[in-house]
Amino acid sequence: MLPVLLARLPEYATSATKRLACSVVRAMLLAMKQETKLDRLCALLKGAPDEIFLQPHNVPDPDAIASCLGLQYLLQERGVASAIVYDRDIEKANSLRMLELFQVPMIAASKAHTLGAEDWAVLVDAQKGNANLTDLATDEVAVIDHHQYMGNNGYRFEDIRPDLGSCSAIIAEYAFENGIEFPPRIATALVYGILMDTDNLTRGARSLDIDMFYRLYGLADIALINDLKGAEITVEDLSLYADAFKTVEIYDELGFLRLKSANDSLLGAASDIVVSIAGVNVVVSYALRAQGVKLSTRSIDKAVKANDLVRYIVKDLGFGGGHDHMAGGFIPIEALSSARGIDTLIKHRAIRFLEELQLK
Ligand SMILES: [Mn+2]
Repeated sequence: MLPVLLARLPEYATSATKRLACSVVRAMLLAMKQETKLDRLCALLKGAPDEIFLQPHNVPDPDAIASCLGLQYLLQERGVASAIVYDRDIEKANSLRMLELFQVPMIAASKAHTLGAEDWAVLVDAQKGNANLTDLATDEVAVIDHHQYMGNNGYRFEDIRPDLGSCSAIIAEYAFENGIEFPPRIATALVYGILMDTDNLTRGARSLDIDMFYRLYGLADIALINDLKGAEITVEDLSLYADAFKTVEIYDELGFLRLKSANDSLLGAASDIVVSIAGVNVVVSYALRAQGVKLSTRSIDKAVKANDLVRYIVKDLGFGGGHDHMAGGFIPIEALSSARGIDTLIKHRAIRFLEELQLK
């Protein structure tokens, strides 16, 4: 564009005029340059009154951990310092192993002594209004997520793409579109995040998940992925699974599982195993806690949406949501009448949901 415009200048134009024309065109081109999402996020965060925290959902999983680690690196490249803070425990063996392998500087919210109302937070792989996110004292000014949209909730920066299989893919896209190259440990963490959230690119993976997986793969250290694969369950998990699998009941394509543990991530992982049983396409897993019942649903049947199913089960009692392929929910203890067993309630509602779908 620059040479074309300059060629149109009359021959008698002085060199000073040409120089002026050059600088005007350059300024125009610069103004036309598309501001990236990372540009907008950094511009916002540079105005933070005090500290900036990156907060993933409670009980962070590999996708949440990798996304925070990647985002922290990108912000740091742009001169924005941040700390990663999370609530509740990190339960699964592979998540704990990630923290060691990739030196993830995550701190528990209860130990973040300087965190207060003067600080800002970026929610990562989570949104306000979800049951799995503690509302900390910070002002949540921004959100980057791939779960169902929960409304703006006062964010000043919002990048929510419910279509995507992973949040790691969004963070990877920020890096590539801004010409930032991740060091191997961060690229590897993001590869693992994509693999875990999409069940090895087979569950809810979109072209961005796959493109980002492919581009990160070249930068990643695959030996570390193998290390993580060797740390997916603990010996204690094994005995919990063994008990839980004895409770499995199957009605046509629908499988149920009841878990004794209060461990959030085991519930999802157990559902994944039940859905891998031949003939089972839809799974409802649940665990009884002192505070209520925690549910996890999975579906590999296109006609049955895991999020609709869990919402149907918890209707008028609790809350739930998630993706078409995987979702979760909770029924507080107060909502349960002692007259009706929770097992009967869950099974009855799930079967009725599938029957109603077949009638449509
Ligand atoms: Mn995720």
